[in-house]
Amino acid sequence: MKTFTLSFLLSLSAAVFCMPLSQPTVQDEQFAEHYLKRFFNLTEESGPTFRHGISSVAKKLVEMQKFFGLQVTGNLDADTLAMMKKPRCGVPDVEIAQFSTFGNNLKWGKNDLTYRIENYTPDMTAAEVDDSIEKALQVWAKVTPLRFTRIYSGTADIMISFGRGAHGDFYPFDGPDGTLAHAFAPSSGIGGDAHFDDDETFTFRSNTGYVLFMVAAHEFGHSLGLSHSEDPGALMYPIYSYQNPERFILPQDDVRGIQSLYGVNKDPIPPGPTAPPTPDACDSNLVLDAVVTLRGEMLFFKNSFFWRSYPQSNTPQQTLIANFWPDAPDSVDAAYESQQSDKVFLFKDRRVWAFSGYDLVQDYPKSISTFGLPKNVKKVDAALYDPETGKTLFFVGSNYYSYDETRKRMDTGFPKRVDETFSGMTSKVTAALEYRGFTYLYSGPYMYEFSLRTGRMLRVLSNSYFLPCTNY
Ligand SMILES: [Ca+2]
Ligand SMILES: [Ca+2]
Ligand SMILES: [Ca+2]
Ligand SMILES: [Zn+2]
Ligand SMILES: [Zn+2]
Repeated sequence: MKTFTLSFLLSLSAAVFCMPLSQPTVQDEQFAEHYLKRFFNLTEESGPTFRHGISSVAKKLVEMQKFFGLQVTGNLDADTLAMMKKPRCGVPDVEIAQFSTFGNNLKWGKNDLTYRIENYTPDMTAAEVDDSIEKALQVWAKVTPLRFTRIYSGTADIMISFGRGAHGDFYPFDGPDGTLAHAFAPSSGIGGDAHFDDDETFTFRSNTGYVLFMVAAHEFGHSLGLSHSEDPGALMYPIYSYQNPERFILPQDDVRGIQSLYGVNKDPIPPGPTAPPTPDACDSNLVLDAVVTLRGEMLFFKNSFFWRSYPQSNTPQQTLIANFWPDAPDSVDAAYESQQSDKVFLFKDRRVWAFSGYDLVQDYPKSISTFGLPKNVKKVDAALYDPETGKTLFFVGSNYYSYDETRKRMDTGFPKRVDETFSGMTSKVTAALEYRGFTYLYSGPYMYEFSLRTGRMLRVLSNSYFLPCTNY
């Protein structure tokens, strides 16, 4: 029964940021084994974990690391463990082979479906729950011929309920965090049903607690026959992320998925905004918003995403900014890392955010005036920090400013023209990076390498020099 494989859980815990985990604890290993059993079909009878050769645990770790675009090590490293501890959906990320006879096209044989809200959570008003559920179903109705009718008694196709602990199926909930909800693939009976863990705090709009609309919209994707997506921008990505329900637009990956099952909406619908596609590192026209180092890694920002690249790895991991820094702006104009204070600064319009690890530094965001940038600077195009001189450069239009991190003030004699210092750099700087004694100024899809000392342009490179395209 495929339906029984589709339980859905989300778990939340503080993740360790870039902290080398010397040796995973026994609890970590047990947690990881449970996770791999739950989501990656690691089977009990897989034999001793650390026999000679590649253990089945290591194989499943590789599978999991590939799914999430992590560095593939086959080891339970800190990043892998942190990913396992993120809030997520409980539906397995891999198809369970023995159930594959049900076929991949598990879908409803009709377009008119009924739903019933059996009970309510005390976290929200009944009207808020009704509204969240209705809007979550409409996410899918908007792009398909599917129509949902609410019923108040009897058995609906999609029965919706809140419960805690053991609640009448084979997937008991687990208290606060961990499992948040689960849903079952289309079929009769429990098929299509969605259960929400009432030990969680669900919210209507706030970003504290889980937004019921977001959790429900994802769940209903399963209720309609979708499984998980590896696209970190997709609603069907297994990791929960906060989004403002007012501004939510179904990402293209999910639209393609649901339309492959049910086709397009044939009703005349007013044209609305469509979600931008998840940025693709293989796009040769890609213009990055900002590039920054972070404790030895490199981050490449584009829209609401960034890629995280490990120096020793060729597979950058793409993630939503909001999944990493829930307090950060949706997108950034510029960024730099001050190794001196071990902080990363993100710029958006006239504001700057400072992060120490995952945490927003107290009193941020602040105005960019705190760096001495004049009022007529509406945004910073690019920024970089030179650890040798302790100067941070801000690029604004065809000019740049120099800020002294030690004296905490803008250097005199600025702004200067960019091409006064960086010879030949006459086009606008869109992102900037200082790396191993070289200055990299991005302009559009190109990257110009300069010698910091002489200001001489050494090479013209493309984005892919530091951000390799990993599509096959
Ligand atoms: Ca049902
Ligand atoms: Ca839970
Ligand atoms: Ca920029
Ligand atoms: Zn899911
Ligand atoms: Zn359940």
